[in-house]
Amino acid sequence: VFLENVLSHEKFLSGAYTTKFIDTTPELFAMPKRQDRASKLLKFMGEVMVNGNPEVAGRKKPNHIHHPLAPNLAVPIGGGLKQKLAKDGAKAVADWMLAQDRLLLTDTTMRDAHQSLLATRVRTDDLVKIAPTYAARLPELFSVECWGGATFDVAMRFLKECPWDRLERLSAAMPNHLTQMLLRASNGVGYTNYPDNAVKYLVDRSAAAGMDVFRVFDSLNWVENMRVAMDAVLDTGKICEAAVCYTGDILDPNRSKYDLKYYVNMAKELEKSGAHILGLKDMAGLLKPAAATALVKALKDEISIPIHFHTHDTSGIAAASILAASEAGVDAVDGALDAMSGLTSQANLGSIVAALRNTPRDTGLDQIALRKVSDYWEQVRANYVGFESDIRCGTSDVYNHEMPGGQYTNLRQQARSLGIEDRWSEVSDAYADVNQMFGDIVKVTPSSKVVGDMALMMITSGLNRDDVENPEKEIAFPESVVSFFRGELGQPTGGFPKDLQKKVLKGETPITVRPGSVMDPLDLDGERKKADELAGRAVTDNELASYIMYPQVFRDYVAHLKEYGNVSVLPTGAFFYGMTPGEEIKVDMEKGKTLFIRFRALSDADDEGKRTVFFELNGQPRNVKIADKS
Ligand code: 3PY
Ligand code: ZN
Repeated sequence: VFLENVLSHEKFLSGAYTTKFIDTTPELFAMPKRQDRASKLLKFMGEVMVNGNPEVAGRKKPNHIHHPLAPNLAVPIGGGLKQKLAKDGAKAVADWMLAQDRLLLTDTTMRDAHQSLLATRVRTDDLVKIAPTYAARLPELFSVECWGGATFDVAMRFLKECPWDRLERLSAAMPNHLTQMLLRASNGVGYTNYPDNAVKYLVDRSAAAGMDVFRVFDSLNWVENMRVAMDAVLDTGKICEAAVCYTGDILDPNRSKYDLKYYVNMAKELEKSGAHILGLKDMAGLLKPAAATALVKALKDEISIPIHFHTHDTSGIAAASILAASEAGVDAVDGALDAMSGLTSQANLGSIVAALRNTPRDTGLDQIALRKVSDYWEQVRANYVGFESDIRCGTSDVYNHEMPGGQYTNLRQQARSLGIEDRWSEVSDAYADVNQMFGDIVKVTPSSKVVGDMALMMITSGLNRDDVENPEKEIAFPESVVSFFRGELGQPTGGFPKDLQKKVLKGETPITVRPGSVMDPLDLDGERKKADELAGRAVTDNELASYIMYPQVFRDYVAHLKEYGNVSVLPTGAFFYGMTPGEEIKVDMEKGKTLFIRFRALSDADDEGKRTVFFELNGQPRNVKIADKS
């Protein structure tokens, strides 16, 4: 490398070097440690410049790269609910919530909004840059949902980032705010049931990394399946928000399985199980305004912990339900900042704030600050145009298919890749049929995936409900469906449809107990050894949790990390699309260590098919050779 640098140095090439060469070009003799962090990043950038980032291959490109800038802060960061939690405990925070007249708000932009609108692709760099503004200018927020759900998987799998690093940096950048996550109870942040000690390990690590509010739900609303995760949260001293997932329609006499009593009973059970807050999780956006009024009133009458309402705007009327819930006395609601709101995401937080201004439930949030933060998100979003769906308007069809907001765009994308996007209405009808066939179940990750897999299979195989239920007709059921009927996600309310279960399981006996109760505990030491081996070093406790959740994904992630270093520090435009000649990016590696990387030029391929990418690193020329795969 040294010789290459000398030989390619301008002065050397122009013959203008003298015996003072060593004195005037000390950079060439500094002998950078081979494969140091900067070199790894340059190699990654070189790869992107020569071969493109595979994560955006074939996707729409932004017209130009945006460079989102966080607004000036101008306000010192004071103490907030995070300090209250540390000092007075979780119950005190819940009591504080009950004592507020104002409607409390959680901003979901950093988790559910981009999960639902942009396939969960928003990178840590874009989140961390705006976090101090949240701390300084939006201190009235109840919490910031920024982790859990699909973010854990996508961070490692597609963005090549450490989810723990994201949480720790966000928590540090918003020292006054309660951070909030979505936890799929025994399914952790994955899609299958994990052993009890693995769930506890994940919760413990999350709390230690700065997580404060755990919204725990079970994909079949089976309280027994939520207790392990809830108890783990309670043990950490953090806030346990246990959620009832809303499905059906409490006002429809024909959907009596999920009536008002069902929800009230479940809420009481969760309160009895120690929940500090009741989450009302309307993942598909099915709770219509009149039903919201009835449900919130009934819950307020029957339980004494605060209620936190989460919904999606898929139908276009989520804000009406939120205002109805507010009127009925709900304590807190979720919204997303304007630029990341609407459609399958949350309702518009700025508009909720405006709607309640000068009313008894005035939120107290600063509308100018909200607008500025939303302007930032608008810039950020423009760089992720490749992950946008084509959906332009709300759809009342959601009341028919009942797909969660986070799944809707995903399933449409899957339908597109199977070449059946034009038959979307058939897919959505099949989804509704599968739900009825499976006994009218709660559909949320991972049960929603079971229904979606089955619906897609039916459309691509030309099968209808009669075919599937016909005992004479052979059907190749998707693996997720077989697992569901085995009882591996738990027991649905009212049990499984027996005949279909028999057909799917072909004589196999399903379990009827909590899946975790028949799983061996994970050998954590053994798992650590395997993770160490993959990483070629001792992994951290957090990395062990990553490995436990996603062993395969972790393997690929650590291989990437070894080769290219921590790429999460690169700005999003450069990460996805490379740089233009002359462009310089500033990369904050850590506090006090900043790199300036300028891209100068790209050579043609040499005899070996390699191209040289000419960079400047902190003003010094640095070249990398990259094999051109085209
Ligand atoms: C998730 O589990 O990721 C969800 O967003 C469910 O609503
Ligand atoms: Zn949601």
